[in-house]
Amino acid sequence: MRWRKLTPSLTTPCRIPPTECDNVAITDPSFTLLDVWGQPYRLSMDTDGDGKVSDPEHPGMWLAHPVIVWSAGDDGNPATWADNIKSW
Ligand SMILES: [Ca+2]
Repeated sequence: MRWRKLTPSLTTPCRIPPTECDNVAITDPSFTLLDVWGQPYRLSMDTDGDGKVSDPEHPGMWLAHPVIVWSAGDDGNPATWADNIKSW
């Protein structure tokens, strides 16, 4: 899957199911991948080349991944991690 950095200001969501988004080259800045609950996926990318991203679940910690993706889960709240779906 190819990803384009999404910003919070881009609020026009893509309403196609995630399974139909496989291998989509995202070039439209209004395109947002949605989870099964209709909320946008969250994405963090290594931008300084050290192969790490900050851990959104544990502030101040780092994850040894160039890219992580997560969903706010069933409750739609990204701060409640028990139901969040994450790539790491
Ligand atoms: Ca949650």
